[in-house]
Amino acid sequence: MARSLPEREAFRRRCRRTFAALAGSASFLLLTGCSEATQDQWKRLGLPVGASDRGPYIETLWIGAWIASLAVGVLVWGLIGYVAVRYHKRDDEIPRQTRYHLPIEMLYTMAPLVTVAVFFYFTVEKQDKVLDTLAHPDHNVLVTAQQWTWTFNYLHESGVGGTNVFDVGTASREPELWLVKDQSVTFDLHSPDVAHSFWVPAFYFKMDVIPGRENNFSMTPTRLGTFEGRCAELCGYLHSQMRFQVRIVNQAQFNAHMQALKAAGNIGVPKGGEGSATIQGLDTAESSRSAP
Ligand SMILES: [Cu+2]
Repeated sequence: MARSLPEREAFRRRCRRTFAALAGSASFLLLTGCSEATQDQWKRLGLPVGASDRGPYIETLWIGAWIASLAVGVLVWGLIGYVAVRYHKRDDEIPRQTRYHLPIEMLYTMAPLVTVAVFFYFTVEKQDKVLDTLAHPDHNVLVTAQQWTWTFNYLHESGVGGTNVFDVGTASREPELWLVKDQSVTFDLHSPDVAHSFWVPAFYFKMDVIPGRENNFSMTPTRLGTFEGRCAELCGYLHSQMRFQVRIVNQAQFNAHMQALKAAGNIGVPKGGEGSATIQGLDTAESSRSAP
């Protein structure tokens, strides 16, 4: 049976009230049911907890970009909604067409240019800070990325009398990169085979490791703990196994680890090369060792 006009209006009002109550309850549950860690992650818009002094620059850029994108999105969705409702076709008459409207054409030409220029400015500004490589860091690590593992060469470490020591991964063991909290480090990135990418999500940073080119960057770890690292460039069929652990420790633990590497005979600077492209890790024979 068809409803009368007042009945339809009352039905619509009931629907609106029910929907508002459901949306309110869902929001309340979402906001109060989350753990503190989840709420913090929401505040970082999905970023993990940072562990690098360069992280705040990226975090600011990331959140700022989302806010700017959302503002642009709300404006565009609003305009689309407005014209969809305002100019909804009610009969067969074609609405009045607008052409050569200079102010509107200026607006939709300039607005994207200004948006891109603002993004560009802030990206370059943060990029310069993140890529500020230190000339005299506390530690220097030569990272060799190779199909399909990593070697971390600690160069001239004072804890082992200036000796070069290293750690290398194997098929059954992920290599470990040890760093000291609040001490700066410069990474030199080396690849003897194909392009890889050195990525530690907690540093909010990754950099390509390209054969024939020595990329480098600096940072200072700011938080004790163990963090995931991985290759972020598809480098072959065992690419997914190019994982490593980053351990940020205090000075005493770091020195003890350097001593352990030395005692295990991991002395030298293996940089990989022909014949060592194997998941077993680098060929650490004398022939592949060379001073930095
Ligand atoms: Cu790789």
